[in-house]
Amino acid sequence: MITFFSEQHVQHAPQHEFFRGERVPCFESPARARYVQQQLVARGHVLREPDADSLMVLAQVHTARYLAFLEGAWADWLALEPGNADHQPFPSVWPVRSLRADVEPANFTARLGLYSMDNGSPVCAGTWAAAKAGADAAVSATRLLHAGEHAVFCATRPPGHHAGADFMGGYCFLNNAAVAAQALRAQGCRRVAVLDVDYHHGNGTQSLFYERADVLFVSLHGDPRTEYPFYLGHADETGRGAGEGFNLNLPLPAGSAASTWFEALDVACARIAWHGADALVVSLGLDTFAGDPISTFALQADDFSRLGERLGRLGMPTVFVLEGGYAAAELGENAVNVIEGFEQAG
Ligand code: OKP
Ligand code: ZN
Repeated sequence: MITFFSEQHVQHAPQHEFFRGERVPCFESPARARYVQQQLVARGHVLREPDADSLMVLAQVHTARYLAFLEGAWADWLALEPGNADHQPFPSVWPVRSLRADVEPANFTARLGLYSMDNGSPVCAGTWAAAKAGADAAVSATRLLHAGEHAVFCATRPPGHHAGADFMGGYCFLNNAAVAAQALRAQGCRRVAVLDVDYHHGNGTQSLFYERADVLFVSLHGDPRTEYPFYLGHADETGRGAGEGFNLNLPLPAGSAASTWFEALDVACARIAWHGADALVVSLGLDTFAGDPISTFALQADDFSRLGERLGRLGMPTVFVLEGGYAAAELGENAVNVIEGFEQAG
């Protein structure tokens, strides 16, 4: 399968995140993409550099002030104090209920909180460059679909599905799946479906399309009562206004077996087929793997081939966008198993 891959991903390499009260090395690391790249090459897939500029589409997905903040964040951080080059900024205050999000503060940390949903999305010098290359890949993939390619994989990082119109979160900065869906709409697809199979609910993607009937969002994920992102992803979130009925969440209890997961996948696929979409975007998180260090589902390597086959049987033009998956050494095999399972079904 033609795959978009950019070396720009290495520019996003923050040092640490917080985990159980301690600073630990980031789970979302450059090594992840390296393993995927190696496995793609070893198994004969063609890697291409993204060749589209996503700025126009990004402006339809994210707010202008969020994009401006993200692009300038590192320069603003350094402007505070040159020694900040050796330090990672983290938000420490957020405009939760009763506080104002409409007035952008001048203070850098306050702006970082305004544009973040958590303290788990560290920004570094190259975050914008890496994230922008991921969005460029998403748009590049949709152009190939428009030109008649059946399926394309974006092997990019950081992931995107937690990022909303005006916030980062969960290692995500720009919502690549939403960018792909929006670009497909602009290219003439009347209906698009986004299927999110990452362990974590794609709260950003859901929120971006929640009031729209043209983009169906379907997600299988750990129950948000116990799993990140906690505050979205429940079964009663079905869409609003024109989008009522065009959002389907299939939360599963932490620790669910692979058989349970595949039953939910069948429900998801039936809803997608019913939507009659012209194209499918898959938020391909591989943190459903049994060996994932931060998740609790139980899929094995061959289950990822089965996932690919199931999606291939939908027979839809498809863009795969890499999301999570933190068992880095196994990420390449698991991702390419999905891609090849899909190709074998088609
Ligand atoms: C991103 B994706 C926060 C630690 C928890 C949240 C997990 C993000 C998963 N300090 N991080 O959906 O794979
Ligand atoms: Zn995840």
